[in-house]
Amino acid sequence: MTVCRFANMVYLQTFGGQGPDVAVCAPGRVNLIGEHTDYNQGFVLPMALPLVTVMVGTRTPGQDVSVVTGSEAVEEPKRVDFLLPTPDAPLAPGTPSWANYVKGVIQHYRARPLPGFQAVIVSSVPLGAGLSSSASLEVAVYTFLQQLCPDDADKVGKAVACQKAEHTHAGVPCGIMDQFVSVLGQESHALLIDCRTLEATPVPLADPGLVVLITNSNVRHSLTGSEYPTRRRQCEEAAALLGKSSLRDATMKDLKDAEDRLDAVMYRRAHHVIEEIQRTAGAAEALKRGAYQQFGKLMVESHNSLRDHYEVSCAELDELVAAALEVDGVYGSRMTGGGFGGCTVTLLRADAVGRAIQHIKERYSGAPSFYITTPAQGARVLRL
Ligand code: GAF
Repeated sequence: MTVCRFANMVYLQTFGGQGPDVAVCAPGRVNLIGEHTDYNQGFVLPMALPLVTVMVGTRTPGQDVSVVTGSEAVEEPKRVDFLLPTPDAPLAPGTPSWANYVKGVIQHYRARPLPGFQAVIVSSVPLGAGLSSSASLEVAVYTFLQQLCPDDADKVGKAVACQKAEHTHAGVPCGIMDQFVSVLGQESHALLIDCRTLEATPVPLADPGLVVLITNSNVRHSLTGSEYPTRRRQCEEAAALLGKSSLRDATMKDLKDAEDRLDAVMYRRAHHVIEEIQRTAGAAEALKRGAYQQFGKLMVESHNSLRDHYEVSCAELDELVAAALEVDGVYGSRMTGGGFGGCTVTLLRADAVGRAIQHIKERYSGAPSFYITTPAQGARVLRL
């Protein structure tokens, strides 16, 4: 059953009536290269995935909002009821935690008056696997609200509003990559996003001889929540000590010249970011030329730097990358997303996919799952 049909079914079971009259979806993403560079105003190169969060629903009279998640993985209550915000009573985060993404987006949505609504949310993006289940939820909610009460924000403004919702209502000081590509993703293309200017250059990625393979380690370490804001702060402090507004403006020479003013940890963090921004620009060029060997080499450098300098990898991700790199036909492999578990992304020849999956299964000490993916379109309205 498609995600949308499942959402419809849950809607009918929960709310009955004629069924929903609005249906939208927004994709998760995989980042090919450019990790922890977005909040340093650098480059990232993600693509939107065919995995999506779907939201279906209907306007209701009054100010009530009722939302149900159809996700099996959610252990908290699956239904939430609240009132639309007013200037005197903004929507604050609370429980269940999944509903904070919904509340955050409603709170930051500018067009008014919003009608009440009842809706169901279902996702094929695995939760907490580093494939942007949160951003796809935020962008799906925003796209849903646009159908109820159209706004005049452009697509970048929409991504920025969803990022803000994550900051204020989920407490994660994320960069713009995930929401950006969930809104602006293009079929058959990765997006080179300049996170300073918020301009994106589509890079074709539709060679039938090439495959993007995602491997889910199916582990998530508890460090994720606390370490991300720490990394972000370390980068900001390093930039300030280098006299730069962000690490985007720093070179390795600047960093080496300032070595005695930065502690060793801060030095390593800045080292990763400065080189990763360069690597990402180089990787986008390599992809445009079809220079897959070069692209793969940069992916491996990126992984090693995330492991050694940024310290956001973990034993399971390192194992998966090492196993993938043993397979003939694999160009490169690296962890993807925030780190401390989640997924790796591997670029390989199409004829090597079966072998690669088999080999990774044999070598990995855990139970991996795999997605063979192609770049998909960003958020969109679905026909019911
Ligand atoms: C998470 C964040 F949400 C992104 O903004 C980005 O920083 C990423 O980690 C690391 O590259 O997905």
